[in-house]
Amino acid sequence: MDAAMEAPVPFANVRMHGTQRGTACDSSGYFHLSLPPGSYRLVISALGYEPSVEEVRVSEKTVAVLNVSLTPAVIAFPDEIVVYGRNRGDAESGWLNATEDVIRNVAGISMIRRANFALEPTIRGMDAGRIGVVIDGMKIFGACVDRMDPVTAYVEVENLEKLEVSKNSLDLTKAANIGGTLNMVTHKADFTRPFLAQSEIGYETVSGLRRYRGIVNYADSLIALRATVSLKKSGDFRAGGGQVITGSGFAKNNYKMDMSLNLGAGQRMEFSFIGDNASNIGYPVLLMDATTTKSQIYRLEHHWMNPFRGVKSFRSMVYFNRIDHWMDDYDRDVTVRPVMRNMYMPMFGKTRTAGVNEEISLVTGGHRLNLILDFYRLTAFADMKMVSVLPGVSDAYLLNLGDVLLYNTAAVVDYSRLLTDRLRLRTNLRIDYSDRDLRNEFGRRQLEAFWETGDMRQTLTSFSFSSAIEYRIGDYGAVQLVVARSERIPSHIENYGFFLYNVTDGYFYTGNPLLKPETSYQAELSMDYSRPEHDFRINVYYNNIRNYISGVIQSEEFKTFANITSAFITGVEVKGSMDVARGLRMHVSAAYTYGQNRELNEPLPLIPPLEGGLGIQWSSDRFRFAIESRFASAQNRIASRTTLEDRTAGFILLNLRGRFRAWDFLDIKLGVENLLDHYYNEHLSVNNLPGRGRNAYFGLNVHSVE
Ligand SMILES: [Cu+2]
Repeated sequence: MDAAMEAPVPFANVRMHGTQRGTACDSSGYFHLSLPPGSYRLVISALGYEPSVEEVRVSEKTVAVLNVSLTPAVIAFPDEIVVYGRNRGDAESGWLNATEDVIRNVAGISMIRRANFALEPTIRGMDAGRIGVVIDGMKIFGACVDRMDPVTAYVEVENLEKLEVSKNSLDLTKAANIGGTLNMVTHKADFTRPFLAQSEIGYETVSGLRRYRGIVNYADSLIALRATVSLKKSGDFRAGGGQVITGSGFAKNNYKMDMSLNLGAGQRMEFSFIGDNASNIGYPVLLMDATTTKSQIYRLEHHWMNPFRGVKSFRSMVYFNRIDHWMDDYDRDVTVRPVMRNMYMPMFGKTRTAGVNEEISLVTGGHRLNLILDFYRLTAFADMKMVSVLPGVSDAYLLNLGDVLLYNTAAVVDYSRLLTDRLRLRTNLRIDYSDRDLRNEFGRRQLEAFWETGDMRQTLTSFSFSSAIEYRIGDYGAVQLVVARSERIPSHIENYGFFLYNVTDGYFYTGNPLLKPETSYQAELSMDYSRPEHDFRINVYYNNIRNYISGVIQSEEFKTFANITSAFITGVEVKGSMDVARGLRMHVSAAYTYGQNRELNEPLPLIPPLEGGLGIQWSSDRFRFAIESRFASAQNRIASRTTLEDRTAGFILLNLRGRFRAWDFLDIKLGVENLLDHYYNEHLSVNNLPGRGRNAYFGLNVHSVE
């Protein structure tokens, strides 16, 4: 049945999950399937509808009756979803070692590397405030003014269920953005697992990394609980050829706790907590190291399915997170460095973010309307001491962020419509209103010295609109066109940062409270062909940005943020996979990004070169093996007039990965990354920090048997 129209859906496909066995419905929507006694999962799919998965129990000599409601399909937001299997049989979880490895596999995403720790994602050459990076929809702001603490560091790979990536501004439901969003959906407590326990130890040779992971899940019909712990300790890593990068080790621990309550009548309550602590993180290419970071992330969410007629779901979320970050240069010889010579600069930063998110989903006929209210309050503070090593020079103190208080309120309309059974439309509209101020008197005075205005308070409004139209060709193909005009309000650091040293250009930055929002005009065309045995996708996009915010030279050594007239980013991505023999699948992907600063008539900085990968994977019940290669071409398009960016050479890396189920309770994971021990650095490596040399790793995973 069509869920909204209450009319039969003719000729739907009925397939047993994980197999090609099944049947099809007749013209009145009926089907009949003979199965031996047992429990089955059936996947019911029809053109123009979301597939539905139904559990059915067949007993001897009876007929199981199944009524299935199908919801009309809407254009899916995320360009890419990497699902880290709920079913252990999928063997996805634990296949890769780190969340960064999962994120990097998305064509069009590149990682900024500042250390052997917490790489920061960029989408199509855009980063920081231009993209939205959220965990389960929660906003989290880094406390480090040097961006040592990207949000992606807080979700360990065993807690990542899927990655929702939207590489353009079609999805405005999670954040105002001009360059896409990345939502890390975490594993929650699982009602289908009465008891599950997993314990894994691992080792990596490149850095002497030792790690431990533990997971337990308990559930009865009313409550489900999940707890994980992840501990890591790493020494200095080796680059290709054996050079040890001194001062690059770290220690980190991460805890996650989840509780779900089944309240009945389609209602569920979820609570989750993430605690993350890292210490002694070496940043050999930056001026200082992070000594301690502490993060706590809390979320409470209520789901209500079909609360009233015409209302599909109602969701409420409240969240709070606190991030504290300490860094210093006490382990460095400050008497020989070119900047800030002869003084130590211990720095502290903190953010506190509290938010409320309400979403109601209404469905009638071929229409679906989601209304979202997205509110958060941020406070951010950062300060720094300057302690001279020379006798007779007194210490100095300054505020890098003079206690920012920021309120952001947004209303989002997300509307989908089925125009015909082949043609779909999706439109997003988002309005953000932000009120921000500096609360610290000393912090205000520091900035007043730069700007005429004594009033640091700013109120800003942004208006974003996006629309996509998708036409389905045959049973497997689709063409999609996205157009968007989106705005993003300056970040609190761009507005109020003070004396922030940027190693990529060697300037100290001063925030600009008078910045206007950036405006982006985008178009993207994509083609998709997807069958179980092979799939292919190509995207071509163009993003024109007005009032682009960038650093401009103010005086010797100092830059300030300003709206330059215009910049654009354009590019193409391809991705495909195919079965080459039984159990053997080949994957290929490539992305090219081109960015240009029109004001200065030079390339935008930190644009990734042509990069991609080619791999082949063999899988059977007990064994998985993959050979992967990742390549990047040289990048010669650099912002040489305004930054210290330099050219980088191309490289090819080769990785081998294997996973083997030795017994029902034991999995063994083995692999070698950068097999040829190639010395290289990514273009997005800060100060040419080399990539990791040859790395053999192993893991032993002991788990409960189902
Ligand atoms: Cu820091």
